[in-house]
Amino acid sequence: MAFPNVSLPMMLILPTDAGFLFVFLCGSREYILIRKYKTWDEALDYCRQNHIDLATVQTDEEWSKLNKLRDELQFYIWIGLYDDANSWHWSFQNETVTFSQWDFDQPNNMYGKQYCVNLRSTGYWWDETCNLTYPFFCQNGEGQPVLVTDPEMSWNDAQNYCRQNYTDLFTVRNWDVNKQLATMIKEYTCAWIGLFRDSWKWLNQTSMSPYFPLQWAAGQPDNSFGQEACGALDYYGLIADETCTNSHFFLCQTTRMKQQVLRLEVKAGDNVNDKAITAAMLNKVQQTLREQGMAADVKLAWREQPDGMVFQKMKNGSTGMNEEL
Ligand SMILES: [Ca+2]
Repeated sequence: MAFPNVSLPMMLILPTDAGFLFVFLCGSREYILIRKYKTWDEALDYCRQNHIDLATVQTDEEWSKLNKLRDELQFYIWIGLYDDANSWHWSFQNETVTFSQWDFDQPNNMYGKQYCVNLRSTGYWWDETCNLTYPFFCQNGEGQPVLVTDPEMSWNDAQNYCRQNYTDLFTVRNWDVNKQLATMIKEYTCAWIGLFRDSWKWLNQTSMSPYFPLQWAAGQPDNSFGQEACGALDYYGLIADETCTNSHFFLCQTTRMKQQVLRLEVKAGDNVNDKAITAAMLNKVQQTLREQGMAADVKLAWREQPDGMVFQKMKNGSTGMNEEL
C-alpha cells in the first residue's frame, strides 16, 4: 500500500500542543458469510468476538469480494451499515444537544431520511425530511434569532443562507428561547432550527454515500416499520434498511486494516481543539499527503483522548515522530 515518506507542512510541526493522527493503511478487507440467524446487534457481537467486525465495504475490489459471498436464497444479509439515530447536533460549531423539546413520538424518522429538525408553532420539535422547504431561524452575531420566511428553503439551503447572511442556523439552548421562537412563528406551521443528525454510516464511522456500486434498493431507506436502523444486503445485491431485531445471516470482516499513528505537534492558540479547526487540519494533511502520492483509499482520522480533545499540551520538548501500532 502506497504511503510515501513525506514531510508534513512546517505549520504542523512547531511544538506546543501534541495530537495523534490515525492513518489507516491497508485497503483491502476480507469477508466471511456466517450462516446463522442473528439480530443485527447479535451479529455485530459475533463478528467482533470471532472475527473483526460486521462487513464494511469501501472499494470496488471489496465490493466484488463481498458480492460473491451473498447467499441468493436469503432475502437479507446483515452488513456493518447503520442509521446513526443518536447523532443529533447543532449546525453552529457542532454543539452537542443539552436541551431538547421533542414532540410526542418524535423523532420518528417517518419514511426514513428525516435528518433535520423543525420547531412547530406549538413549541415542540419534529424530525423532518431535510429537502422540504420551510421558514427558518438564523442566528445573528449577537446570538439572537432572526426568522426568515421568504423564500422558504430546504434545511441545507437555509443553513447556507444563514451562514452567508448571519452566523448559522439557530441553536436552541433553553425553554425560554424555545418559547420565544414558537411565538415568532405563530402565523406559520413550523420553521427549521439548526439541529440535524448524521445519516447512514459504516461501523468505521465513514459515511455510506456516495460510494458506487453499492446502492440502495428502489425506495430505500424507507423506515417502513418504524425501527429500520440497520443495513442489509438484499438478494439482488442492493442495500435496504431493515428492522434491527429481525434475524438474518450476516457478513463479517476478517482482516484488520493496518494502521499507523503519526504524532503531530502544532503551535496554536487555545482553540486548537475546536472541531472546525481539527477538521480543517485533517483536510490539509490529507490534501498534502495526497499531493505527495498517498493512495486514495488511505484514511486519516484524529485519535481523540478520553476527554474528547485531539491535542494535549506537551509536558516536555519531544519531537515529532511516527510509531507503529
Ligand atoms: Ca418525524
